[in-house]
Amino acid sequence: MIKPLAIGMVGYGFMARAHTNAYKRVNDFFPDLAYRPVLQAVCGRDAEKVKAFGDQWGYASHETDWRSLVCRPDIDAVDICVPNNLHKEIALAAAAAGKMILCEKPLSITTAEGKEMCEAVESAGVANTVWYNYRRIPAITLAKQLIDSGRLGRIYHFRANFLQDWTISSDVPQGGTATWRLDSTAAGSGVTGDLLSHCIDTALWLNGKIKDVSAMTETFVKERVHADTGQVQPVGIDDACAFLCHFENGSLGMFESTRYARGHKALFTFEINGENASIRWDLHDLNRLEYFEHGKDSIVRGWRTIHVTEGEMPYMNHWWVPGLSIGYEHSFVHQVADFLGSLEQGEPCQPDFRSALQTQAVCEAVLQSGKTREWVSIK
Ligand code: SOE
Repeated sequence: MIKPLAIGMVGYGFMARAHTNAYKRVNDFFPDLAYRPVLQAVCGRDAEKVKAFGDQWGYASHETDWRSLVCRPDIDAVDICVPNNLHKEIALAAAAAGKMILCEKPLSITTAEGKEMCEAVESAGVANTVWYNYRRIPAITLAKQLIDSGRLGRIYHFRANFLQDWTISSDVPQGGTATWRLDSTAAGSGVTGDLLSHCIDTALWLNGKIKDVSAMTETFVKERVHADTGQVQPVGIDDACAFLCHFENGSLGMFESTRYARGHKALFTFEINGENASIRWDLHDLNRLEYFEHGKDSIVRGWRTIHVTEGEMPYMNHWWVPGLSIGYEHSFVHQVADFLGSLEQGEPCQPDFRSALQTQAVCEAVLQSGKTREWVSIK
């Protein structure tokens, strides 16, 4: 008998849509799961908007105070889909109420906050995960398998970019519901927490721990109107960030992210160069993994494209026939499938809070190095 898992969603923005869609679709495509998410309640401060969201997506009820939601006896799991400065308080309350927690990335604003969150879920013994969804893109999971199988040999380089261009205009406000990512109080940081955190999570997963970082950050537009107050206020986030790092395995890392790369909306790319082979991936072409194997036969040596749609490739036997692609939304469906599978197995769903804390520590070191212009070790 399939067990219901009652979801209490906090937030009703773009990410709440991505997660809700995943809860709705997961059992149709992963029919062997032992759990079925049930859309029990959605919570948001604006009663009219949250009701409209709940009605559209099929939530059974709605709340306007997350404190009431996390204590409801008919909720099993709380999904935190609100600005970063609210993650800790909600997570602590949800853990105290014995709820499982699925927290949107980044885990927290600071590492200290993240540690408190880890301690709270660990002492409550509740299942927890952080939505670093890109790990669940089949091509990236395949990259992990290729690296773990030793095909690349010793790794020398890991380089990643996450480029956008949506904040170039100085008319874009900070704060408010759509643009809270520009408000340092709500977001904590700019591209480092929002975009580089994805690159860092992927890097830690594929290439292991980072020892130290040296970063530069820039805020190109120094003042913006705050959507809540209507006042022009200094901008406290990093608009762009680039950093170098040493990995514990001896390889070198180069990372860059900006919201000022005109022409790029969400260009997440990474490349890994090993002794025997290299891998590269691009979010714009997410079903493909580029692979170069040095091999013996030099006349046919070259980069090749692996179209990651075959049934034996990660997750793909759940979708269509070979050759047919999947997209961004599927990474979230996969994360829910893995979370539900991990409940059945009684194992943590990675990245759990403790593992996502590593990403937080790297982000914090990057921001510190951007300020001091010195190399910073990861604690
Ligand atoms: C920002 O524009 C954003 O939506 C991030 O918040 C997401 O995490 C990223 O996946 C896409 O870009």
